[in-house]
Amino acid sequence: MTGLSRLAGIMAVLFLPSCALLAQAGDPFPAIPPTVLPVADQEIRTSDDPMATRLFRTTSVRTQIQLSGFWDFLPDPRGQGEADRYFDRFPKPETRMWVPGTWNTYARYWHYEGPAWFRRTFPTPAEGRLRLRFAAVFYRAKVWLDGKFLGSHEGGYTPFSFVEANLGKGEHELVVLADNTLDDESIPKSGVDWFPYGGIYRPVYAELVPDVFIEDFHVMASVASGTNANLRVRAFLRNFSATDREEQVTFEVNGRLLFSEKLKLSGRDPEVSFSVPLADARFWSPGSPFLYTARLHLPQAGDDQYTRFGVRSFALDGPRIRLNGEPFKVEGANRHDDHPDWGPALPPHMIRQDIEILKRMGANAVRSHYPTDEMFMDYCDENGLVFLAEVPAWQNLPEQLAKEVVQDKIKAQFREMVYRDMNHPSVMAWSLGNEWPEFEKSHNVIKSLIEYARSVDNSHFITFVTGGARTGPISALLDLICTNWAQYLWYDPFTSLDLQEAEKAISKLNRIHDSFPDKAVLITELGAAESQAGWHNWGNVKWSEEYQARNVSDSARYSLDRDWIAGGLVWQFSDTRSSPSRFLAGRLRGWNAKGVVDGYRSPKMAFYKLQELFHDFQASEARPRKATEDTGDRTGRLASER
Ligand code: ADA
Repeated sequence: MTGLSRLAGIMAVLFLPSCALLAQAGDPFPAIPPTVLPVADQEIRTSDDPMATRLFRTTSVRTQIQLSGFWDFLPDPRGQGEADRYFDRFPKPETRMWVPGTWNTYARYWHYEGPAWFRRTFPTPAEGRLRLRFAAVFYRAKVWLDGKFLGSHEGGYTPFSFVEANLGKGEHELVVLADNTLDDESIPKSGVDWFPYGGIYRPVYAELVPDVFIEDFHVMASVASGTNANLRVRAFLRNFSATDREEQVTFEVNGRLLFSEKLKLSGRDPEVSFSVPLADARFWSPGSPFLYTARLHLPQAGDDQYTRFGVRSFALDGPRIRLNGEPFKVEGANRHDDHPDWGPALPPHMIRQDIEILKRMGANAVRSHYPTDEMFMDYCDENGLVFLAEVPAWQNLPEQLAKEVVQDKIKAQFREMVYRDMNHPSVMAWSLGNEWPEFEKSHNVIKSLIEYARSVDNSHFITFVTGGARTGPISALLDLICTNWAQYLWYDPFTSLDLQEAEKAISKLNRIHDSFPDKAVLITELGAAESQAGWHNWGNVKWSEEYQARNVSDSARYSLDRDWIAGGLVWQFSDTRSSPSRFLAGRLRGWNAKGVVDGYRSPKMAFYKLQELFHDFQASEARPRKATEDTGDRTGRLASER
């Protein structure tokens, strides 16, 4: 035995028993976590989609050209690039930047908000019609191909595309102007509580398309009776030939031909729709997330597109949500596309890691303030995570909502979100926005936005989210009442948990149910409290992991224990970078540290508390209930007593 190993032996004898004693006493150290979080393996599924955008191949006939990679980059703080025609003669770039990515993770551009130019060249293998598809650019984009202006897009989370006919074979130059400046009329507005990461931060690719091609298609599955489903297919086509024409349209599900007919196409953007039955459907649910693959094919024109869909039904039964007829309690987290090193452009294996962490936490649902990464949505479908999708209209004031230009932007972003995410069976509800203060003053505007939303899609729940357990007459028009609530308020002067304040918060929440006893109330943000990962304070003092864990677990327990609460989503999944203007507003060095895991996904105490609660709840749900419990709430009060 060497001197060193002997010393180690003595230390072990002296030290280990005292550790065991502390652990036995239960407090003050947290129990050893029941699970260890996964380290995502590197084997990722992007090979299924060579464009690395989705988890499946979207076409089997189009020639596609990957445009991710290094691009020339030049910020333009004085906004002179358009006048100086950078799209004709790109000046000397300042650096090369990886796409998909954001300039705000580069030290040099850490705080940069403004216009910036990107440029790259690429070869086309043949002459033809080129479609360029951007999955998202934050927040405004203008695009030029070989010096020619193709168009612009506003809205930082939804895809857009341009088509250029008769492009010659060979090298082409693509120039993009991206601008992440937010203002009072942008959606989200400036000062929003997440970082406005600028750039081409989601994948971009080009593809050769024929004269007539498929821009997109929706498959809306509804349950007809028993296991028989009905599929309503809507195809959005483009016709670049000179005339109206007839096209053979075929539709296959899992390789089985369900529809084949010649359909008349009129105009430049013809839309065709048809319905087909799907017998003996397998249902999609969190426990069994079964997915179908559909292919729409134009054999004459020589084009096709694939999508995936699921057969499931969400319904409301008084204050309960039912999924495929069974009661469904929402348990999950709010998540931003955000990482300290990658910003919103998480690589695929890290997106998958987030899904695995959420599953291990026991979550069955996720909410995002904006349309999240398409690959994340695909993983939700595959892993049975229900999704609440939202327009990033965050804390808009009545004066802002009153402006037509703002309403139009909300509508445009709503439509783009719905059109992009319609086919995901994971999507349960569309939210028009979050925490509009004094929302009562905007009654008519909100009413007309709800009407608009229903005219775009009436197959999902429509809602918007209020802050601090508030409700009003407009709630009667919503399918779900969604509110953000915590048992102990973070933004109050107390430095530790205040039980009297908790009573007030609870009675405010109960007032919603008293006013709308037959409506489902969902706590869309639950238990928000910041903590410095790794800092413990046994007196539950603010910023400690203990304070956060207590707020999260008390708020979550409250919602799990009541049948009239349709569920809760913790605020928030991971620590995220906040707006520059919030740097000093109760933030941890500019970060919103209310994550149950930190920015690098290390779990905090709140994570394990939530995991325990979710797992206990699921185990108790799995046990058969007594007849009285079926109508009463879980605190023992019967329906008749409420
Ligand atoms: C609100 C808001 C979130 C976040 C949170 C917080 O609930 O919806 O986006 O800002 O407050 O951290 O205070």
